[in-house]
This record gives sequence, structure tokens and C-alpha cells, in this order.
Amino acid sequence: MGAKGLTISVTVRDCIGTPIPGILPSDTWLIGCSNLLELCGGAGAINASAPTDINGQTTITAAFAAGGCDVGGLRLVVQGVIMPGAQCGVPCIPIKVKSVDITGNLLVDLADFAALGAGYTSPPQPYNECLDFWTPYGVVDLADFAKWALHYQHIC
Ligand SMILES: [Ca+2]
Repeated sequence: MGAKGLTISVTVRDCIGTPIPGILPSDTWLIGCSNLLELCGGAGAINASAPTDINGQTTITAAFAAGGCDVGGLRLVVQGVIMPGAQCGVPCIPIKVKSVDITGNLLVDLADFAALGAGYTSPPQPYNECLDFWTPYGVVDLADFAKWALHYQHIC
């Protein structure tokens, strides 16, 4: 994300609002809000940049190693607990994750080619945002296929 100028700022507090310092980067990661991402390396798919500081703060700027597609946003996980929790009514972080590993088996293979082909080109095929990898956004065309093809046979 940092390469695209994106940073997620994270502040971790306990139940009475006291910042929690020293939470390891490996204990801070992201998941898809609709649970449609296959995380490459599990919780190691994307981690914080550093341990939380004395103010309970850190950032997430890494690339997201995941297959599948979740355009419903992201949610933070700290030490295995989903933050801030859907029960709090807090919206998901508005970041869409789309992988050329469309099927989410952590390998870009012929199954993904078939999935892309089912929605190629759009129009006239119905628009599938999960297949829209490159500009112009809102259409699935040769540019999206080219982006996909660059990663053919890649594994996580
Ligand atoms: Ca496109």
C-alpha cells in the first residue's frame, strides 16, 4: 500500500481507552470484511510496520498477499481479535482488494483464466468488479487481461 501512497493508521486501546504499546507487527493484520480473501501465509499476509508505540499507534503500509476478491472493505485484526468488531457498527476500512488469483487458491492458473474469461469483455458481459484490475475502471478489457497475464503461474 505504501507504494501507492496508502497508509492505514492504527491505534490500539484497551476497553477503558488506554493505549496498548508493544503489540508486535505479526499480531496486527487485515482481513476482508466479507471474508472473501484467502490470506497468503495466514496472519502474515499483511502486518503492521512496527510494534505499537507508547500511544498504542502503528501503521500498515505493506503489500497485501492474498488471493480472491473482497470489495466490501477491510477490517483490522489485533492478536486474533477482529477490531473494532462488527457489533460496534464501525464501518470497514474502505479499501477494495482484488487479486488476479480470482479463485483464491493462491495460484494464478487456468481456473483463474476461466473465471476471467466468463466476464471478458465487459461490456457486453455483466460487469464484475473483481475482474477489473486496471484502468479504465468500470470496464473489463484487454488492459485487465494484460495485468492478469503478467501474473500467470505466480504463487503466493
Ligand atoms: Ca478495467
